Parts: sequence; C-alpha cells; structure tokens
Amino acid sequence: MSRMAVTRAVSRSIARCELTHLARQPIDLARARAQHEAYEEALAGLGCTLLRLPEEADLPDSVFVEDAAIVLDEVAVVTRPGAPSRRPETASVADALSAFRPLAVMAAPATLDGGDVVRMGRTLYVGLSSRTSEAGIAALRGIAAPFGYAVHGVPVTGCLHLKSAATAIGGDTVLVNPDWVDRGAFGAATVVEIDPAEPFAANALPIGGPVLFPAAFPRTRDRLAARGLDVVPLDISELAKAEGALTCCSLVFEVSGSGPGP
Ligand code: CIR
Repeated sequence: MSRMAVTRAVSRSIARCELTHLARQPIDLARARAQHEAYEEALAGLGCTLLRLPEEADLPDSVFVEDAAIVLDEVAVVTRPGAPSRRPETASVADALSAFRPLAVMAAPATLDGGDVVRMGRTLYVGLSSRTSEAGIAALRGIAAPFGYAVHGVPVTGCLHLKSAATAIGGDTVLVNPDWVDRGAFGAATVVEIDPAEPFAANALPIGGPVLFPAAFPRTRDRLAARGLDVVPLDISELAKAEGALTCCSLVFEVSGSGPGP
C-alpha cells in the first residue's frame, strides 16, 4: 500500500481567483509557487508519491485540486464545482484519477466542491455552503451510499467550505471552529476547538500520523501538540490570500502497489 498526492502547479492567473469572504489583496506569484513547492516537498517527505499536474494558465483557482474530486477507496467522484469559473478544472483531474479509481461524474443541477467533504471512516460530512447544494449532497449520497458510506449534510455559515470550519485530524478527532459549524454535527467524534483568535485554523491535513498545519496559527498548533500530535508547520500565506488552505492543494489517497494501475 502506498499513498498518492495529486497536486497542480499554481496558475499564473491566480490573482483573478474567486473570493467570497475575503477582500482581494495582491498575491506574490513567485512566493505562492515557493510555498506550494514546500507543501509538495512536505507531502513527499511524509511518504506520498506526488502526481503533479501541469499549470493551467487560464484557470486561476486550479491549484486547489481538492475541489474537483472526492477520492474514496472504491471510486473517485468528479465534482461539479459551485463556481462556474472552476468547472473546467475537473476534466484534467478526472483524467489523472482514472489511473487509480473508477470514476463517477456529477451532473447538473448538482453542485459540490470537494472542500465541503469531511470524511471520517465510512461517514461523509458534507457542507451545505455557497458552493455545495442539496442536489450536490444527494448526488454524492447516490454514488457513495451503495459502497456503505453514510452521507450527512452540515450547514456552514461565515466561511467558504466545511473544511474551512472543520477537518478530521486522525482517529475520531475533528478540529472545529464552532463559529462556522455546529460542533455537535460530527456524531460521536472527539471535538478539538481552534483558538478563537485564529478563525482560519480549522483546516489541517493529516498524512498518516503527522498533521500539516499553517504556521500562521501557533495558538491552535499548541492545542494540537498538547494532544500529542506531530504538527508539521507550513507557511501558506500567499495561497491563503486566494481563500485557499492546506487541504485544498492536494488529493491524497491510498493505492495498492507503488504506481498507477492498468
Ligand atoms: C475559490 O474560491 O474557489 C478559491 N479561491 C479557493 C478554493 C479553496 N478550496 C478549498 O478550500 N477546498
């Protein structure tokens, strides 16, 4: 068994990214690319085999590959992103994933961004957000339920995606910003709250045991470290200006053997 991470180079047009809750600020492209490369190196350092897709010069948000698909053990679900500008991102991600999983492709009128899907075991919590519709949640349920997944819609307010408000950080533990999502939404999971001074700190990316975590949020990092977690800090300040976070920049999944299947 090995672990793949699909990433995509930062687009030269990232300055034209979608923004919902943030004001536009200048993005230093060279710095964004350096931060993204450090992110890829961290994934590789934790044992992931990288599949790096080439830059899409005319797709500003295409570095955020998480939104284009949900990779389950049995199937890769190709989403229909909520922002029309992002829909052309999915074809190349689907093509890459087709080497590893059968594909299931969402169709109109469903909309769903992968950033709205938090997986905990065989349960998928799906944010009902400005990007993900009830039809999108129903479509995901239609694909995933036959494989034994329970799919629960979770209202999200004040942020872009469910994964802005909550991420699974290993075992049955979820890191939550309770201002943006009900901390009781995750069944019997153990809830760790972010430090209230760091509202964007709920997006963490566990890779096996270690957890990639933004360097900008030391108070929440201390909370995670106090629980015995191995926290790997990363500076993603330029990507954060595009309303992106750590999980958004990769699709991480297990594969049997060491490379693409037939
Ligand atoms: C967008 O608004 O779609 C991008 N600027 C940011 C997407 C971040 N993706 C994610 O949180 N999964």
